[in-house]
Formats: sequence, C-alpha cells, structure tokens
Amino acid sequence: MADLSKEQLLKMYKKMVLIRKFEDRIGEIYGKGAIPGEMHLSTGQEAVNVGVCIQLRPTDTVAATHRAHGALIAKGVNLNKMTAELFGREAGLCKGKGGHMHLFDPSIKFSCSGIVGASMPLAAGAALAAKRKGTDDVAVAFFGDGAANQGTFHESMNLAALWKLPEIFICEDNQFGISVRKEASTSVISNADRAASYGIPGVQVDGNDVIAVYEAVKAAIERARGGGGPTLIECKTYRIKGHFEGDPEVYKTKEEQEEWLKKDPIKRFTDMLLSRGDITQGELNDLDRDVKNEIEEAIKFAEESPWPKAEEALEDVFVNGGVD
Ligand SMILES: Cc1ncc(C[n+]2csc(CCOP(=O)(O)OP(=O)(O)O)c2C)c(N)n1
Repeated sequence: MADLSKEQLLKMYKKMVLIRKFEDRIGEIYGKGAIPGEMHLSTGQEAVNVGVCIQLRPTDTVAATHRAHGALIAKGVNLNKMTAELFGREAGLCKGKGGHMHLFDPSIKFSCSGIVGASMPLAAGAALAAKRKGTDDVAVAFFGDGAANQGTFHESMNLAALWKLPEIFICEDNQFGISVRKEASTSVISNADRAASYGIPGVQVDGNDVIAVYEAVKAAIERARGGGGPTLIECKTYRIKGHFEGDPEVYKTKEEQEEWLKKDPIKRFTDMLLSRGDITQGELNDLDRDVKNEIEEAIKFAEESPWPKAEEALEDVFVNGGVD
C-alpha cells in the first residue's frame, strides 16, 4: 500500500461505493419493471473492479462480461450515458440499442458481452494491436469462474503467452456459474494454477481486499507494459446477489451468505481507511452523499432521454451502413 496516497485511497472508496449504490438503485428500479431485458448485478465484486481499473489508463483496453457495470464504472464511464443505455434510451452509450449486457465506450476502450468467455480473445486482440503499434498499453479481460472452463480461456492464454501479449486475465471467482458451484464444474481447485499450463504467472488473491487486488494487478501491469507478457489473476470473491435479478437463489445457504457478508469488501476497506488515523467518517460521509447525488442525476438524465426512433433500428448495425 506504500504507493497509495490518501487521495487515491479516497478515490477507490468512492468508486466502490458508487458501484454498490448504483447496483442497489438499478436493482430497485428494475424490480419495478422500468428497465428492459435481463439484469446481472455485480454487488460484492467492487474490490476486484476497482482494484484493477483504478490503475488503468483510458487507452488501456477492458473487455468485460455480462456482469459489467462495476468494471465500467471503475474504468471511468460517464454515468449518465451508461444509465441511459441500461434504460434503453437514445442518450445511452449505444443509443439505447445495446442495453445492460452490451455496453461499449470507445473513449475509454471498454466493451462487454453476454457471450460467456468472449472477453479473453477480444482482449488478446487489443493486446496484439498495442504490441504491434509499439504502445505500452495493456488489455484486461474480466471473466467468471464459469468462463474459465470455456475453450476461449485456454486458447487466449496459449496465444497470449506464446506471443508475450500485454494481456491481464482477471478471473472473478464469485463461486457460481448461474446456480452451479465452481467445485461442480471443474476439478481444479484454483484457476490460478491453470497459468502453469502456459508458462505464465498465475496468482490467487483475496478479491474482497481491494489493496490485495491492486498490488497483484500492479505487478501484472508492470510486467505487461515492460514486454514480459500476460498474467492470470484469480480473485476470490462472492456474488452477493443472484445470478440475475429475480433469481430465487435456492442453491445458496444462509450460513455461507452470512460468512461472506462479514467479508464485505466495502466494510473491510472502510475499517482499514478509518484505522489509518488521517481519514474521518465525516470525509467518507461526504463522499457517500456525492455518490448518491451522482446516481440520482444519472437516473434523471436517463428517464428524461427519449426512446430510440423505430426508423433508426437498423442503423449502427454495420460499419458504414453495411453491405448492399
Ligand atoms: C457462450 C455462452 N454459454 C452459455 C451462456 C449462458 N450463461 C450466461 S451467464 C452464465 C454463467 C457464467 O458464469 P461465470 O462465468 O462464472 O460468470 P458470473 O455469472 O458468475 O459472473 C452462463 C452459462 C452464455 N451467455 N454464453
């Protein structure tokens, strides 16, 4: 933690709270039927998203998953535009045509997808582009423990290792793929061990400890920017909510949920900040209030934006309007 200033720590705190409160509000509004489509929230995984993205440049690429709000907020999205996209409105990142699982922001090189396992080869492509252009940008792929059993995981790691691509593989092990526990889907105890198959470093970190994530990722970024190639980082965390909003979660036990709530990443980080002696509860309360205002402003912005026009439905599907 040596190189993190008070300002940086407060920035991390604010982002984590912004993600948590945003997801809470979106869950509420979704429950009232005001947001179209499915909804996968990232509640509980804030330390992973912030520990990774807080140290990326706008020119570094992030390819994320169907559970991408946290990563996008951490990467620095304009919250108004992101919220409008979730609401399916014209002012959204993709003019309201993508929705919650298809959030693209070229200004900060962010993409996500509902296709499980898609992030890894996409990030490999961005990493290859950075390498060929001679920049020292990196590309990060977020993916779940379920996606780690997809072929794309192995193919991307193989190529990234072989070509020494500046790609960082971030496995968000939130314990479940829909309702299937990780133990029921792979015989490998730690996904970090799989890095050995491709001769690259594999690191396991406490994904509910934002500083632990930050430090592991910092080392991986330095390695990648310096031409050392990819790293796999497995972040052990917990999906506090269901797979999707409306999931009855009958596959979780009360005891396990209580145990994980004790390890809540925001509570732990708050305790750590307050124990330093130079950060007060009052300062954190001020940030909490700012966050609340930002979220309400974004929701208002989204609600006031018009729906996309029906006659524009087929625009933006192909580059330059597509083929004849
Ligand atoms: C290629 C593909 N296969 C299956 C699905 C259906 N599906 C959606 S989410 C999901 C589970 C993903 O689990 P994980 O990768 O652990 O991510 P998490 O939901 O835990 O964040 C599956 C199987 C899909 N969307 N895409």
